[in-house]
Amino acid sequence: LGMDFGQRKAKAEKMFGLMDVFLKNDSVSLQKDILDHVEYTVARSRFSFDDFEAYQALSHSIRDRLIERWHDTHLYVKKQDPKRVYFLSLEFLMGRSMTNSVINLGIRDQYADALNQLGFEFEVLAEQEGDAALGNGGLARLSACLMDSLATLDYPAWGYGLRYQYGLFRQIILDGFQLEQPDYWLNFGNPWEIERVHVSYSVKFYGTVEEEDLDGERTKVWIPGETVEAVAYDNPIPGYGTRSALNLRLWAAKPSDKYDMESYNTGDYINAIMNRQKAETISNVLYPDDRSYQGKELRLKQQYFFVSASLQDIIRRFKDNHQNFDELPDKVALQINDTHPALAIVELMRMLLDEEHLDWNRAFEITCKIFSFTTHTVEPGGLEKVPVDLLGHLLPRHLQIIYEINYKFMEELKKIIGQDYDRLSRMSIIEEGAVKNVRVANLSIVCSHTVNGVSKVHLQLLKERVFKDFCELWPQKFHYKTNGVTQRRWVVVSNPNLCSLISKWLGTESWIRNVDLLGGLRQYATDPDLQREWKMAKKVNKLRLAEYIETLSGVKVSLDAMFDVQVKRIHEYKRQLLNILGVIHRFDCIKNMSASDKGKVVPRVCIIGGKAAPGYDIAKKIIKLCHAVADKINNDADVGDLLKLVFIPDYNVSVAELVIPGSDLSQHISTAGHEASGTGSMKFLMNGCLLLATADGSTVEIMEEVGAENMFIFGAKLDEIPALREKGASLKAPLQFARVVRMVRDGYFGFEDYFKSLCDTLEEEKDFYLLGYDFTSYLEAQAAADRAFVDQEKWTQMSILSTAGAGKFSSDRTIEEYAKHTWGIEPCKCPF
Ligand code: 73E
Repeated sequence: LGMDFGQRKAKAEKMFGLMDVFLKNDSVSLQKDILDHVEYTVARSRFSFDDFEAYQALSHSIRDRLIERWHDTHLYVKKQDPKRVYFLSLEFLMGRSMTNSVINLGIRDQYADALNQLGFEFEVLAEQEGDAALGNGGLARLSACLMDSLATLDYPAWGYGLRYQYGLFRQIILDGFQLEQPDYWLNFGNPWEIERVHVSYSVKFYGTVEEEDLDGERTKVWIPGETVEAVAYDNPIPGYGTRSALNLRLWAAKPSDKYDMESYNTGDYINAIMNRQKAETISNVLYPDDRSYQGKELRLKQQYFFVSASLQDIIRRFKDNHQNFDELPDKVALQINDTHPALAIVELMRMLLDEEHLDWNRAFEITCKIFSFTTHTVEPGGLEKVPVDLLGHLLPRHLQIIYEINYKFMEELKKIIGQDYDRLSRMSIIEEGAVKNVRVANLSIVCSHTVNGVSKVHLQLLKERVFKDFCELWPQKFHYKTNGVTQRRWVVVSNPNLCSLISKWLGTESWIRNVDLLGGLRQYATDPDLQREWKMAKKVNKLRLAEYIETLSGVKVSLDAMFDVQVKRIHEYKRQLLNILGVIHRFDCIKNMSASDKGKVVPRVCIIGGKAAPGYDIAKKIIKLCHAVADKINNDADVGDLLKLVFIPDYNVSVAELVIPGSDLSQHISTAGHEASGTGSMKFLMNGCLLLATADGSTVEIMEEVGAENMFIFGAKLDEIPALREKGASLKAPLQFARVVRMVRDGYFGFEDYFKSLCDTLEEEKDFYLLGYDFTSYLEAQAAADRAFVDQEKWTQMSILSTAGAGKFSSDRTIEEYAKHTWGIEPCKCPF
């Protein structure tokens, strides 16, 4: 009683000894723990339980250990009260948690041993876990990787997002067509979250704004028309090699108890209940389209819902220790992941103005010091817009504030650039036109102290194309932080063979926290012993992948073939179609070869995987084409093991963990200027997989690190693209290209009518993504990969050099850069 955290801990240590304060991790304690959870948490007999129940018990036992560290971290950070960063994202693709947790906690082997004693195998139980797929693709997985790095590097940070009940749809393939099924991921419970029934906030919508007198001053009061409760679900994020565990707080919508007495008194009891239930729809489902905005009310509601709850939480925490809002920027950094959480800016303004009664200038200055904005977009046309009417109806007070911000910004801007009305209207936060829109990116730029791109060339695109006017106005505001991925998930968890090999040759496991040490592998790149072990590790991973492919598709693949992989969301700009056309060309060549030439062909297994947004017709046709071509090739006796094409359905984080380590070559072949960064390439690189790529997004920087001579680079360069597009129809596609397109058009793979519109996109004047133009150099790069693969010594050397050059692409580096240059935060490490 009356004791603070330090005193309580000291007392506990005195009574029990330091080690007894913490849960024990020896094999016997772990076994007992697991059995206790079988009996009391899962409520099965400890003498009779199956794999799934064992998984449940195991995960609760791990969760206990996570919670312990998570409490200690929170109490310590609370006491220190450093500046914290709050990472706001509408999407987090966490994937599975179990293996990652025990590895980061440093107790994997102990658990494996305990389970063996109980007659279970860790890997088998790990397969019981489903993915947490609360995101679409790269942007969402980036959020997850950054959280892992923040925790590992002991930064005082929180993640905030939405707890969707339906994650990203499951992709089913029926007769080669994609079908979408709901991902009701919470059906079997989620042991990795902690429901916080008492951490909840009211979030308001609709209604009107009125003016009231408050101490002689006119104040705006928002009278809401609907109130929904946001309840916190906390997800501990353990760091590796530290006791720090951060919190990812996801909000779920629940009906509010507070304001609806009225409806109960009207007598329509059943309807009143039904109406309440509607509140929950806000956090029901993740929007499955990346990069296309449809101005949907529910999406806007989701955005405001999570932003409002998060800010209430953050301001409450600040007010625990502080009264003066001028200190807010010294204690709080708010990072918005793309424009999706940008309403946080307006909400903070509203809270400071209407609830804390700060004057406009002070509120605005504080707000601008707090926010930083990362954009992931490359096309000006891809930027998020919200119809003014929609926003004004849902959030009337916020629209007023946006108008006021814009008015003041326009006045300032006129002083600087004069009466250049074209430029003023381009930079305005409000887009005038038949439908008036709020330009969310402009709002985010105006109210942030820093705007970051996600790769070096992305910043260049921001300057030249996306935010040209703003970059000229405020050049010092724009930066880039090259994305990264966490080596814990993408090597240690997913590729244990390679992981132990690296540690053995470097003589240390330190690279798991200090990834630059990977460079130490360079000196052994030609060492025959390392080469032998390296190839063996790859072979084991390929075997695992081959078994998976056979189970899924019935296609048997040869381990001697080159595994050539392209896995990512299906998009025209990512050019999966170029890949498929390349496969058709290869097939065509083999069909027309003499027997002796066939002997020289390097056997290939071409693997494609990825989801198409449900309404994205062309992307869905690409998936069908892949299946149609695969059907033909895989059943052709002339081709045999020389060429296989497989589509891996339902690509997600856990599938990636299996596919990436087992690939030899991976393709990142977007038309230059279209991929802001691309992070898949980094995961493949770390796993010693060679890259066949265009110079786009992060591959430009990968070339700088591993050398273009260790990659297969092709295609039109960024600065050539505009002229090529200009030329359009006069660009003659090569004959080989015309031939393979014709095969598709003429129904060689069936479904002539269905593929017609897909083929039309490749007509010379319509080939926006320049597949025809790039086809020749693409085939040359593929041929170069074949030649390199024949010389296995050379190939293995290139593979080792790829891993050795991957250091820069760790999210640890990304986080260090953000912490120093954008957020101004320091590590805060709990000393025990
Ligand atoms: O290049 C990738 C990038 O690596 C980019 O396309 C992706 O973000 C990755 C991480 O920086 C991205 N996702 C979205 N926009 N860019 C997006 C947009 C709307 C909804 C969901 C995702």
